Amino acid sequence: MKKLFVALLMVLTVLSLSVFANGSTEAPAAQPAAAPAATKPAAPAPVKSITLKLSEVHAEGYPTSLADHEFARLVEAKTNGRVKIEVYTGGTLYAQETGSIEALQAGDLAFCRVSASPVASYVPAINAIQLPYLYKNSAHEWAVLDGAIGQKMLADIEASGSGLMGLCYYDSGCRSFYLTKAVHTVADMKGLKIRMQNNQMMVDMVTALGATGVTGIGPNDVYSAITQKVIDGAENNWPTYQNMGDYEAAKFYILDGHTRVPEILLGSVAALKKVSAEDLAIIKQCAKDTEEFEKTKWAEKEKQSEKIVREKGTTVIELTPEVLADFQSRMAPLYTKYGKGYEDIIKQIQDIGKKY
Ligand code: BDP
Repeated sequence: MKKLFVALLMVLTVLSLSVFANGSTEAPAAQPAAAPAATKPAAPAPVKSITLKLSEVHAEGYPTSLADHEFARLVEAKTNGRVKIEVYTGGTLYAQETGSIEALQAGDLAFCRVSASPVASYVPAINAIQLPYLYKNSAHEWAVLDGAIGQKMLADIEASGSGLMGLCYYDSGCRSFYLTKAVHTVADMKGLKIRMQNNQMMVDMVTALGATGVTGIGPNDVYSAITQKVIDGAENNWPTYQNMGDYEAAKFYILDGHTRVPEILLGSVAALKKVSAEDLAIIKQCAKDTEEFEKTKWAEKEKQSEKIVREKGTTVIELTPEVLADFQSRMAPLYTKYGKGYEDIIKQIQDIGKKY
């Protein structure tokens, strides 16, 4: 009996070995089909990838440009190469942010990193969070942007039906005037032609100070507009004033710190229809993940640019508290006009400011 059992076992072993040795695929139906050992494994299906464009007005190396590249890097890595982003810096694709925003709406462009100022033409509520002299400092501004008000504003860009998606904010510090002549009082502003962003509230701001706002000049063209005497100056943060070379044309930086206008990374609702819901979620997350990166780069650049322009001979004019209060008091009509309907938001922002 034992012998018979051993013989049976041997026969079975030989049989099963021969099945594996000849690579038979004829496995019993109930067993999972094994891949044929002799056949080459099928090549993986090629990854379908899509290339999207991002427009940026700043030069390579500027904090927002660095963040754009970081965003592109993260998206490509996290989508396993399904979504690639080409970054066009220096305004080479669109010299004016209004142009890039229109391209997003048409679906001709997928992303642009812009200032919040021109976005207010499409989502007017944005002006309520960038009213002049609204913030005490950077920490106050970021408490608002990171908090319920700022996050709702970002979501409202998509909800507004503008065809735009607000992906994240970047730091842009604080804007002040820079001019070809010294300004010590509001009266000194009279008659000056100042380049402003394409935003009516920003134009109204200088009108309220007795100056004339000039729009339609892209940030890369401010320097030549000053040297050609089309304008007497402009207004911006330290890094733009330095990086664009404008400090060589307008030697007076009037440190009034009128606005804190965040940068926004925008997406196009139409262009992003080409990516899957899964990849869109990854894109949105990657944008958020670059915020801190940009803020770190910003903090370094802001200090460095201020140092450079001071060393190169910019005259920095600090206004007295009385004069600054005078600048601020002229903004009351803007709060009435652009704050209409957003009174509660403005009040909340001011209340948050009590902590700073
Ligand atoms: C800079 C912003 C840039 C704007 C520019 C401007 O970074 O996005 O285009 O101001 O004034 O601070 O147009």
